[in-house]
Amino acid sequence: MHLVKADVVVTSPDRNFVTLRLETDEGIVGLGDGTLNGRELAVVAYLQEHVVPLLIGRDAARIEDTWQFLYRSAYWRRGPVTMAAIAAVDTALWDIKGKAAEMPVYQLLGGASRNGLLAYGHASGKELPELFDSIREHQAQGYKAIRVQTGVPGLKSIYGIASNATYEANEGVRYDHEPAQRGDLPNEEDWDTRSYLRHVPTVFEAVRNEFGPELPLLHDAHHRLTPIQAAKLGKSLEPYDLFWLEDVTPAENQEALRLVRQHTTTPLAIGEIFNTVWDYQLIIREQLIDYVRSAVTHTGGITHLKKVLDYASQYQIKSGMHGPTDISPVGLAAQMHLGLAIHNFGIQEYMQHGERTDQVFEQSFTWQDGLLHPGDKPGLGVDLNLEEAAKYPYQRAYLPFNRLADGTVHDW
Ligand code: GCO
Ligand code: MG
Repeated sequence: MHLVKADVVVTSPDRNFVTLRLETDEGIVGLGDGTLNGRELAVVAYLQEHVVPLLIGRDAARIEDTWQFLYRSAYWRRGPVTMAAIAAVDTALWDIKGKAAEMPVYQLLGGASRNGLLAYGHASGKELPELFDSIREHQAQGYKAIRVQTGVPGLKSIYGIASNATYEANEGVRYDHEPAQRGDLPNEEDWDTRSYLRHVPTVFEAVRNEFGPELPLLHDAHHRLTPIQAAKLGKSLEPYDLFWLEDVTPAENQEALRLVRQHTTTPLAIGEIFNTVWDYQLIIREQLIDYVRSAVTHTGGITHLKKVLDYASQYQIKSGMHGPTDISPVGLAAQMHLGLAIHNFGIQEYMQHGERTDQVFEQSFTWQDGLLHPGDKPGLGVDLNLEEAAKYPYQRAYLPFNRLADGTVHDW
C-alpha cells in the first residue's frame, strides 16, 4: 500500500490547527497533528516544501523506516518544527495502519493496559472564591484530578487564569482555552517571582482546607524559576501533597533539576517543550523527574514518544502527556491510544476543545467517570470534516510574553 496524496490542512475553528492528511492507493486516509502553537505556519512550510514530496509513492506500512528516513536524511536534527512535522507523518501512518488492520491503534501498540485514562483539567481563579467555584465546576464535570492556578497579588495578568471573556464565551463555565491571542503582536504580561513564591503555598493551604486531602492537585510554574527558587517552592508545597509540580525551571538546563530534587519530595513533571529522548537523557537516567510531559505532536509522533516512555519506565517514571487545547483532537487521540497501551501511564491532561473544533474533527473517544478512552474505531478514531475546516482560515496568533517590573523580559 503506497501513499498517493498528502495535504496539509490549516484550520482555525477555536484556534489554529495543522493537520497532515495522507491518502493511500487503497483509499485509506490517515491524519496526523503538527500544530505548534504560535508558530503553526513554520510546520506547514516544513511539511509542504520539504516532506510532502518525499512521501508520495512511499510504502505506507513502513512507519519506523519513514521516521528514521525523515529524521536522519534531513541532517539537521531535533527542534520543535522538525519534530512536529515528523510527528504529523508518523501519527498519520499509525492511523492508516490501524484502518488497514481494522483495529484501533492501541491494539497495535500491545492492547489496553487499563480501562481508561485518569485525566486532569485546569481550574483557575484570580481570587480564592472564583478558584473554588472553578474546582467545583470541574468536579461536577467528572474530573478526578485538578490543576490549580491563581492570580498573584500585585500582578495584572498571569499564566493559566481563564479570562472573563472565556468565562462568558463558555456560558458560565470558567475555562482556560489557552492564551494564544489572535492578533498582530503578542500580549505583554507581568511577573514577580518573590510575590509568586509567597502566595502559592497559601492558595494550596486554602484549597486543601476546603476540599480535603484526597483530591489529586497539580500546579504549573511554567518555566519561571531558578533552581533554588524551584527547590524552595517544592519544599513549601510539601504539606499539601501535590500530584505534581510542573515545569519549575526553564527546561533546557537538565542539570538544574539535580538541585531541585535534593531539596524536595514534591513530585516533578517536565518536558512539554522537549522534542526528543535526548532532551530527557540525564533527567531520566538520574531519576530527577516523576512524569514525562511530552506530547505525541511535539515529540516525533507515537513512534518516538513510545521510546521516551519505555526508557522512562525503567526508572519508574510515568507519562503525563501534554494535552492543552493547542494539541488538536488528532494529537489528543494519538496520545490516548498510547496512554491506554503503555504500562507506565500516569495521567492525561485534558482541557476540552470548543464546539467548533469538535465539528471540524469528528471524534469517537469517551469521557466517563473521570476517565478517557480512545474508543474502538479502526485507526485513531478521528475524521476531519474538510468542508467545516475550510470555514475557518488561519489567523495569526501569538502566545504572550513576560516582563519584570524593571522591563526585563522573563520566561513566560
Ligand atoms: C500546559 C501548558 C500549556 C502551554 C501551552 C503553550 O501545561 O498545558 O503549560 O498551558 O502554555 O501549551 O502553547
Ligand atoms: Mg505546562
